[in-house]
Amino acid sequence: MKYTNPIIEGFYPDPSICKAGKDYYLVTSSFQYSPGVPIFHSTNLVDWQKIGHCLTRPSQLPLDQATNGSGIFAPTIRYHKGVFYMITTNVTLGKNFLVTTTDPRGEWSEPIWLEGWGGIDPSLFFDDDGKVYITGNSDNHEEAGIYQAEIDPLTGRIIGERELIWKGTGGSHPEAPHLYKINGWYYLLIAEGGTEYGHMVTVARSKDPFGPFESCPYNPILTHRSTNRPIQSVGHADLIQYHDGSWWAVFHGTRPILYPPKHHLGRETCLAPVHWTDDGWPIIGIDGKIDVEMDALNLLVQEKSDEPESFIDDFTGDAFSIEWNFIQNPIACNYDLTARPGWLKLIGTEKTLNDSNVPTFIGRRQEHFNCHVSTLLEFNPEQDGEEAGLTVYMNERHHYELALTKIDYEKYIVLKKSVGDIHVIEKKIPYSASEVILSIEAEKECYKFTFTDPQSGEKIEVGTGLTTLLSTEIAGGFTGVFFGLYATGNGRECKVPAYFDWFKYEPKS
Ligand code: 6LW
Repeated sequence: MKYTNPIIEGFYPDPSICKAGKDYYLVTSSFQYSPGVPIFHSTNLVDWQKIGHCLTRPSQLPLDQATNGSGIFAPTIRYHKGVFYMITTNVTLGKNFLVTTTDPRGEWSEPIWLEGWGGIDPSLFFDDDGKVYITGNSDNHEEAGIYQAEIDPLTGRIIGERELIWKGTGGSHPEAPHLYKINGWYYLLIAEGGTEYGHMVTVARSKDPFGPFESCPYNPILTHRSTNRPIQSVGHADLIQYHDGSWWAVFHGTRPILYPPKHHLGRETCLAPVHWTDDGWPIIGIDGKIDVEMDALNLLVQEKSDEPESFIDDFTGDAFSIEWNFIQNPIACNYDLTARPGWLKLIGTEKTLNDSNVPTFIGRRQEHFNCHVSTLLEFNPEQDGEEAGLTVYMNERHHYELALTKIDYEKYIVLKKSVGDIHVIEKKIPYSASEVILSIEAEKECYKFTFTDPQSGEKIEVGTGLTTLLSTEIAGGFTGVFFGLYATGNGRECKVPAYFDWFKYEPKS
């Protein structure tokens, strides 16, 4: 049997994995979005189901002013004696913290903030002698490298000194460390080269958890730097032993298009087998390279239908699906599923999608190059500037909108674009009805925007937008594209709400 990389498509970077019996759990970064740190479950390492988020309450997730260069960075998940631990950094606050639970599908604890532990990418290792170590990377004032100390994971108290244990092999940004004990050796797995095209995974080992660490002669044990492979920037790995004893690695990679390469779906979670050399070193993939189609070997993978699943929300429940995300912590009173049963009510504020602080927005990730996204909007803008619609959103400086709005007392369907400091209304088409179906057809290189009057059924093409202008290479940061529903008063509170009857995300294979 084969499986396909990425195993989790769309903006799901910095994966970390743990095993509890025959169940596997995986978490990824979430940056400025809430809820924070999505968590997935699998029994075969290939098929993952999102089961929720580790950070669901504002008390766990202070995100004021968080942008796509801050918020929640790389998490680590570990399971020890019935308890799940998730440790990560809130970069906006400059603080590391951990949360715990006994039920990864349920609520996680309040954060235990770590005093005296800087840097990013914290990881935990539970040694067989009962000691627990925290490993992370340097903060801005320290020599670049991997730092470690003993920790009490119940209180977050750092025990003893923070020690520099390895500087890596000389690549930039030694980060994303994880410590493992395998066959009597402490293996220290890290990322180097930065998360862009030079990304790589390297490893060192020692008989002592604090070193000295001996670098693997085969480093880097995973990299696609300077290759033309379809998946690029592979790195930030975590190892896992499948219940049959075989070893695997999860890590992220990107799927860039065109030249020079650009990617807009974010960094996506991939999987590859780990092979051990005769002299006891792990090598990821096939000689440190991975493919899109890979042999599942002994993993219990089932034949899959070719059609990826659609996501359809008709807003009949009274809680938001775990597919939906908000920018920072949403202002709850601007989102309502119960006021008008079967409809999502959004209230626009003075904030726009150009603001980095809490615009009224609810979005889900673009996970497939080719997909069709649509929604039925009912909106009667009262004042000039009141606007609601559908957005393709990379960050506050890079997004496209198809919306219903009022300009000079007339109602229009507009196509708006924000790319860096360029903000344009590219098209405006008079539209008098209050109900409209807004659609986006996503292809690899462009988005096509259309709308339909539900009364007449007439479909009008509005325009297109380049996917590459929303790519990380242009937009910066660490995230990927979302499709979102939004409302704004463009500088003042909206007098009327916008209602959305349904939202559809239909992938095309
Ligand atoms: C993360 C670092 C990295 O903290 O990117 O690719 C940073 N690796 O380890 C942001 O995701």
